[in-house]
Amino acid sequence: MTKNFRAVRWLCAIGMLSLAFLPARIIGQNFADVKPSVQQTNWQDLEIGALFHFGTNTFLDREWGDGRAAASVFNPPNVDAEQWVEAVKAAGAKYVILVAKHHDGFTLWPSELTDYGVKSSPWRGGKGDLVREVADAARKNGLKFGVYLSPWDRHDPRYADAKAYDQYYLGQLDELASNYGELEEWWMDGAGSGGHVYDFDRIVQELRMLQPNTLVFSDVALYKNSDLRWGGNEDGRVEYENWNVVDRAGYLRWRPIEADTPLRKLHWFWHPNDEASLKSTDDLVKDYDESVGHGATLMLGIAPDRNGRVPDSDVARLKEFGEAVRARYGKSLLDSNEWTSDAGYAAPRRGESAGATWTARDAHEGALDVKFAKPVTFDCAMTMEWLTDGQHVQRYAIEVEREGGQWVAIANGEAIGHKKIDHFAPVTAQHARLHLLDTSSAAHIREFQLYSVAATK
Ligand code: FUL
Repeated sequence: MTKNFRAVRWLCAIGMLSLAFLPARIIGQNFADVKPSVQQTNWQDLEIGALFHFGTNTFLDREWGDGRAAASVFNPPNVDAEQWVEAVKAAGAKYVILVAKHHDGFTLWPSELTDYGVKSSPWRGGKGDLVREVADAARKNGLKFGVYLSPWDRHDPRYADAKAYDQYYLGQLDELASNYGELEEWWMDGAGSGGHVYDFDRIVQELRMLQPNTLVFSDVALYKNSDLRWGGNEDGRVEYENWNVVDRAGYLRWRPIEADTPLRKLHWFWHPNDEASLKSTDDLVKDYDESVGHGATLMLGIAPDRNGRVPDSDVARLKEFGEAVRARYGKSLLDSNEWTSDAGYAAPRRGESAGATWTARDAHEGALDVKFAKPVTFDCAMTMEWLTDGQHVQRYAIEVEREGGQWVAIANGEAIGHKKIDHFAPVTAQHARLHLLDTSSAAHIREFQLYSVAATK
């Protein structure tokens, strides 16, 4: 070995070592370089999910149980998980999550680690397993399944001892992650946990070992490394520019938003005489526009009643909501009119990703146009970014061409991400375009559609 070669080897080794000790932020992570996992993009495609809350609270007119309710209060006569799943499927949900244990600590599956749960209740003679019933019903209907296991537990005495409780939580996680097939999502609720220290790294490591593809949802403040994030409210709306990459103390990560909201305003559990809180179809469509239409996923909270069924009024509302979304966005003006594109935008093939994308020629700017055979009137645009390569659009306008060839903006925005829905005053034009004004690298557009929402009312 020559002297020079040895010196180069040493320099390389020192270089590698010092890199290994540099914090990630100094290595230079850049928002535009952070890309999603395939599990995350597949999840973003689901767009609508449902979260079922059902337990002792259902029978006691409560939102937060204190963990002292007798297990015997849980006795629904007609639990019908298929009816729950069919109800949310009609709303367009593609996945469901069951609250397997809420803050009251009552388990809806026969956990071997506690007696406080369905196995001590009269329901199905103490032999019931609601996690199994909902998982089976979801899969039978082609929906994905996930679970919510509350970290905050107001019943179990182990909660007072952080280490003992971690062990308990891990044991329950093992049961849920080992016995109910593939889990789409693991919901880690932040409520009530203030001051309690959890060993989240261990919890998530355990989950990854048993369920490598499960996406962990949590509040950014609760667990820094999860895959999905809470949007900061329970209104089902994202009222700001939605960037998928977030920074938590210098640590960048792709964490799309799941925007949760209960179907009955402010109520996650069922309550008697509560019909007035059922959200209207208009409210729900607005939630959709401001969650899915702002690049997030909409998570609707559903509360089965004491009978064990989703109430008829909720079933009807979910159906109306699903129909309203399909009426608005099921068919676009590009589907029902002849058009061409100077930019070479091809007819979008819905549901496809890579194959159907249009990529701007310029690295930081571009325009994707649609030229109709005759003038059309529209009041809404829907744009989707192909995210596999990252989120790159930072500023854009929807524009129409006026006589004399002048382009006029009718909507402006910054982030597009998974999906962006823009509403504007009706405009009649023959030539429209999505004008990308600023992108961090060549942006990929998966879909650009125009609609007349007024015409669907
Ligand atoms: C919150 C909880 O406190 C509510 O009871 C509900 O479970 C909601 C989905 O998350 O943090």
